[in-house]
Amino acid sequence: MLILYNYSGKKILILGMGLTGISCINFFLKKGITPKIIDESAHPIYLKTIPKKIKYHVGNLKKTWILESDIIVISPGISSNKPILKQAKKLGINVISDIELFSREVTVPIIAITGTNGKSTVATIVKKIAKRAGYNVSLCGNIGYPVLDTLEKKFNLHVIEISSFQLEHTFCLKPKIAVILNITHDHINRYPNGFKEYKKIKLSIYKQAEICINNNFNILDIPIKTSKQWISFGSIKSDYYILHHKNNTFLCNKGKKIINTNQMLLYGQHNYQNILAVLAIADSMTFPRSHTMDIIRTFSGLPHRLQIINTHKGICCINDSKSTNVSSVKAALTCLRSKGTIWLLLGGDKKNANFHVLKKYLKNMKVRIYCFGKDGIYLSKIYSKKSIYTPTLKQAVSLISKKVVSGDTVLLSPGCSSLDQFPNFEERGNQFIQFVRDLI
Ligand code: UMA
Ligand code: ADP
Repeated sequence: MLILYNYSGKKILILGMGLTGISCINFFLKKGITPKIIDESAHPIYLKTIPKKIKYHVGNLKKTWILESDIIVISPGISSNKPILKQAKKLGINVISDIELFSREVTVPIIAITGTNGKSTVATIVKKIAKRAGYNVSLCGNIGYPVLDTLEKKFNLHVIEISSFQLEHTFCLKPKIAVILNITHDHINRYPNGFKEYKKIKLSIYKQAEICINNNFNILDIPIKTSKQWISFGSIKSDYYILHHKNNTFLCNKGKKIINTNQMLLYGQHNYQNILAVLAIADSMTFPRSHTMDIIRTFSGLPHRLQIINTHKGICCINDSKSTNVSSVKAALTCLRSKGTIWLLLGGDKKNANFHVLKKYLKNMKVRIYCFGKDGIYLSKIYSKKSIYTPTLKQAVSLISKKVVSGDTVLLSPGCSSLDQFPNFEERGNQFIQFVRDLI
């Protein structure tokens, strides 16, 4: 049953003037309600796009506006652990996400996808299959398109990529299918209670879902087992699993081989796991298998995810700029088949992560590590025998260009957020591509 929420007469405050904040302004204006908005930056980039009648405040979290609000819509990049926001919550002020606003209004089915890694890849493939199967489908959420912007369009299915930040203040989400691809360490700087808290937030996606898809490798203790339908992927005991047989790798479902991975363009064990999740979703939606297989065979990956950009003079250069945590670096190192040296570029803001777990992977590899950015010095000490620190990515590529030879691989898989030196991961990846073209 859909509860109708009435916001008229309520004091609405939006925090954050990014993509989310702007979509929230438009949502409320269409309802005839004029919210206020705050951004902590003195010069938020979208300030000029705010409609004239909206009252705004920039530079800090204005206490009086916060404490007089009935509802605060918080952007995912803002932590609600800030003292003034904790105070607001204690006073009973409703602090919610844009996904919560969306969930209260939406009437068409949702496929909700979260996980530490693989969200964008899986969500994109599922969207393509749904489209091929005849759905008018939206792909939105953390992937870069705010969910509220899809509400008024005539979609009959939503594929939503959801981050832990977005799940934090979401209560009414009732997906037809909820998927957790994996849960490994990330964003630990955001959660005072560490991994346990991060994991609990991720698991909340299952609460009101009809069908829950889980990774048997990663999530061993699902606390919210109910009468709903559970489908697993990952380990050999799962519904969807990987089978290695005579130098071939197959993706299987309940005793049947579905595809030999040599028929796919995506590569790497992590991507095979992603495709298992795709199959579980597509079959749950009863998409025709032929459509599913067409897309799985031909999808070659998103830019900035293990994107091969150059194989000039026998040197392979790979842009994996979207790798922003230790697990994605591991995934990249595990799937490389380089005969020569791997020149690994690590760097940026490590978000309090512990990179020492990488040491055992690096130990047996022919690898040279170039570390840059805010946490470059820390990173260069993890395996100091094989590492060099340079302040910037460009300096690192320049040094590598003088040493790299045929058969080698240059891999940007930074394992860190880009925001210390770049506006986003796309810009970091694009600059890397340019440096490679100019220097290597
Ligand atoms: N701001 C503050 N105080 C803070 C932090 C930010 O006032 O403490 C302000 C900034 O000055 C800025 C605004 O908030 O003006 C930005 O808000 P935001 O960081 O929430 O970013 P949006 O532009 O609204 O984009 C968000 C997601 N960003 C984050 O979660 C950090 C986007 O995911 C998402 O695509 C978009 O909503 C649409 O749903 C990006 C991301 O990096 C890609 N996600 C993280 C990830 O994938 O690891 C979780
Ligand atoms: P997300 O949207 O969750 O950040 P992406 O599909 O954009 O996921 O991939 C982000 C990074 O994680 C890339 O470096 C990619 O190679 C890596 N990756 C993708 N899927 C997985 C997985 N299942 N396990 C580990 N790493 C993965």
